[in-house]
Amino acid sequence: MTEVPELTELLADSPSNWGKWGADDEVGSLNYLTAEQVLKGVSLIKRGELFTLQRLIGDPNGDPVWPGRSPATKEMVYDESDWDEGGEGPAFPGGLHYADDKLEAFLQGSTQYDALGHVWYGGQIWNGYDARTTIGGLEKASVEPIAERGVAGRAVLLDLARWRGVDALGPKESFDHNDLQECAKAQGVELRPRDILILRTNHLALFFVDADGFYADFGEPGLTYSPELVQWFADMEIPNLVTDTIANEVTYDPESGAALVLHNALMRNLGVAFTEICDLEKLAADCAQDGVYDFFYVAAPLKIHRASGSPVNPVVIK
Ligand code: UVW
Repeated sequence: MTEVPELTELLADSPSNWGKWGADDEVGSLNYLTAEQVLKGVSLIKRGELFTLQRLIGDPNGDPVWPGRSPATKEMVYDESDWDEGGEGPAFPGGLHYADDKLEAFLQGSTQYDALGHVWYGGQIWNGYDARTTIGGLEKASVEPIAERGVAGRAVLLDLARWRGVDALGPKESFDHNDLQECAKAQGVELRPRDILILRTNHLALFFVDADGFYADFGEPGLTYSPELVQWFADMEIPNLVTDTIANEVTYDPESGAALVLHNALMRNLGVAFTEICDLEKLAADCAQDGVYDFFYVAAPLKIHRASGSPVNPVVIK
């Protein structure tokens, strides 16, 4: 069996944006989304139609999550039964009743933004911060600064499933930056520097027809690592990678066997924000219909203190 290289070795010469936006930066390539980029995105609004990209939390059909994480659970704390005879609902003057509920959830367990400090190797997270700053909650590069600034700009949907002529990409099916460019060409959309990239595989559809099969030999379709792909992301100044898979990449790099190489090459080293587990179906159907694959995208993860990620409901406006 060939030995899996350490990421320190595999990514030794990989491009890095550490220091590019100062020694105290915590939002990385989102810095590319300047006011000018936001306005370029806004200029694409033609119909005023909204598409929300979040999957339902607590979907009665189940929530697909990374193996080892559990789906969110929601519990009613108060409902009308608490004011039935013998119920313990608080009494308010005037007869007020109300519904209250609470959520227990992995912050990476639904449609989410990853904090730049979510993954690392070699004892350092984004921008060179010491990985020990993650202990007890991310002191650096948590999701807070991303939530504080918000995300908006021109985005392009690349519908890889439709481009490949399938309903959904299969397990471990990979594509690279050349495929992204070919797909864009076939869709008649121009990929421009600083675009937010939205990639559709529709792979999670498998979870909803056969969850056991989905997890049996867990491996998602997605981008796979190559030095050229990472350089392309760096040259294109991609701020944000958004997909409808759980981890935005093929889990184990087919070449080296290392896990989540792109999380590290793109997120840890270049500061690319990752948005995962999106529902792109309505948006993709609309794009196929009107042939317009570029639009305004806006998202605001929640401000959660020192968190490694946050649920989000990104919105596309066409
Ligand atoms: C892991 O970190 C395992 O995955 P994700 O980025 O998909 O939450």
